[in-house]
Amino acid sequence: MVTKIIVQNSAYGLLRCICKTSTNRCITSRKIAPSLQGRTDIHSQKRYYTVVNGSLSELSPLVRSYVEDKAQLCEPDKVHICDGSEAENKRLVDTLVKSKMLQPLPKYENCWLALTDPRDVARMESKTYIVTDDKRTTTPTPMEGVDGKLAKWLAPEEYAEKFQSRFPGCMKGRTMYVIPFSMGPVGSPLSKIGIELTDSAYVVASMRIMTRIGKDVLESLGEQTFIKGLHSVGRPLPLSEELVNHWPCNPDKVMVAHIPRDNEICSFGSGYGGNSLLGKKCFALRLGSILGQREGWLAEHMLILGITGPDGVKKYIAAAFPSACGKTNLAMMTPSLPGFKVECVGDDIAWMRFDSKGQLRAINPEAGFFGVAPGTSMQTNPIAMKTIQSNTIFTNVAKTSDGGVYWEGIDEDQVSPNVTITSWKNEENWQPGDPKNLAAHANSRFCTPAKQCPIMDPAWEDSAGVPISAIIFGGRRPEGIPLIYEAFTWQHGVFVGASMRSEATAAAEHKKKVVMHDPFAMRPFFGYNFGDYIKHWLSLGTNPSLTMPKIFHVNWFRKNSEGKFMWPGFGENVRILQWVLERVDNKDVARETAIGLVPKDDAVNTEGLGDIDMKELVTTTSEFLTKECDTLEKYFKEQVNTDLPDEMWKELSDLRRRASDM
Ligand code: GTP
Ligand code: SPV
Ligand code: MN
Repeated sequence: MVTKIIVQNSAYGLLRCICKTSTNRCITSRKIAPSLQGRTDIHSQKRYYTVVNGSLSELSPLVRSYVEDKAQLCEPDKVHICDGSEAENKRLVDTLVKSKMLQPLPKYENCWLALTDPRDVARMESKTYIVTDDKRTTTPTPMEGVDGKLAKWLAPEEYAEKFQSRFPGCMKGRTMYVIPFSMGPVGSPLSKIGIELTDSAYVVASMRIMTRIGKDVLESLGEQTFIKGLHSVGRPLPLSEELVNHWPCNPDKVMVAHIPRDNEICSFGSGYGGNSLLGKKCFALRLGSILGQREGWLAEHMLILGITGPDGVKKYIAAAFPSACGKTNLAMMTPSLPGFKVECVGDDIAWMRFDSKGQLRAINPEAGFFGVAPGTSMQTNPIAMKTIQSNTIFTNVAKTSDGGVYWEGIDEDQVSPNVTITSWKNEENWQPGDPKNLAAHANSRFCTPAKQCPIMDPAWEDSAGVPISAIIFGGRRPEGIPLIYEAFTWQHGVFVGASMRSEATAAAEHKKKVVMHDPFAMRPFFGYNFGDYIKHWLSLGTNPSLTMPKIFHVNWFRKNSEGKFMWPGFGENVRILQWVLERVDNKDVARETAIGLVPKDDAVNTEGLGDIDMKELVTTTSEFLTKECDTLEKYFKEQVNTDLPDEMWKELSDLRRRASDM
């Protein structure tokens, strides 16, 4: 019998009720709405769950109370503590096949296809929030009358309401999986540990590829704190409505919330990508950037690659391009120039910090690639094609009748003759030709283990990280922005990052192909005020004991008057990296222009490329730059307003002056 109820103040207006029996043993601890305070009848709703894998007693007290607390709230039938073993994965995949969430792809080894509900295909930026007491910690105060686009703030009370109308009972009839995961090699001082609770076995199978999960993570965690992740597809059983495509999700109620104060992420309603694999964007970037600001390091949307030139010298480069702008491709590039070798450290996220000698070092916190499928081919990215032949989960690609995969841009000779294609929308005998009816969704992806990539860098799991010599920003700019330029100084480089713009992509819910602002390729991923983020970057450059890497900007996507790409891209991008490496060595191969330092005539090796107009590719006009300055000024004023550091206003006026002097 319940004899005592203690109501404590917990996170953001939710009250914690701890109930005790006459023997004074805590039998339940759950978050209750303020209106339920003092009521004992809420206990009639108490449900019991069975632990079907592992045992609660193997968990540290902190982890255990997190799991129990959330299980009590979400009311799953079963709790499964993931051990990360092969056998466990096999059982999960069997379950997923039975529920038709996965289909086998017998053409390859241990590869699977998932097709989502067509309403759940991308990150949902408009429903992604950061919850803090003070709005200004999270996002700059925009100009009056302007809708702020940099990190969506949610007030704690509003969050508590949204939380309460979603999570209680949301896992009824389902299994709650407990995933202990490490971002970065298990045990590395640069790594961080999270516990994701999810009711999606697809998420478990994907997290197993994207991060390091299981028993040794729990051991490494010991009694320490961790990042908490709660994820639900939001479709308790029995279903009130039939699933579309056997894919549980609740599109109308999507919420991806980050609560920095509690080191917590709560995601509801979507089962796909960055909405549900909480280690990736939510933890490694949004909460990561906040930790980075607090602790003096950087969490960035960057690939990391090692490049060795004909002289045998190896250097590492980090590069930030917006979603679907070429990070995976560059990270796995097969250089077209003889004597060059590229090795991959990471394709999406870099955690970077300066070591005691002042050298910037980077680790890839992930263990897999969640890569864009369309456009991937033996021509463009043979390394990715080799990586995905086994142990890969494909989502929203098309399949062939002989159990293979298909997407726009895949090599036609990879597809056996006489097969038929079933599109991602399950249309059998799909035929090419209609641009509105693609075989694969534009944001369809492969989820594949990094260790299978044939060119992983020998140091990719080195806990000290790799030394970074250059940082490259870039985006899809059909017009005006040179193929490559170098920033004059660190401060100018920070301005280059802050000024980034790019054509919209399919990775988010935006529809049109407009050029959007995407500073540092982080617009969807900032965890705190963008003005403070710039200040953090600037502050590093003023510390004389640090060696600052040079900063560059690339644009592989410039188009000519016929709308064709002017630069062949992919493996040919090594020609640009060669120039970058020469500049890192301070070689005299650059000339000053208004926008930055560009290659001197003939400084980029274009041998064998045929008709390439390098002059045009690195040219910009006074008119274009002045217009760009106008756009930036408007953006900074409207969006960042008084939070923009003065250094950025100065860089903007310097650029404007240089443009008018051209
Ligand atoms: P996210 O995973 O969303 O962060 O994307 P990403 O930055 O890793 O982009 P990815 O490498 O997957 O490339 C996205 C698209 O751009 C693919 O369709 C590629 O084929 C295309 N792409 C990549 N590099 C180049 C290039 O150098 N030139 C051209 N023209 N297209 C490229
Ligand atoms: C991106 O959109 O930048 C991605 C894919 O890497 S997702 O993890 O879905 O955000
Ligand atoms: Mn990305």
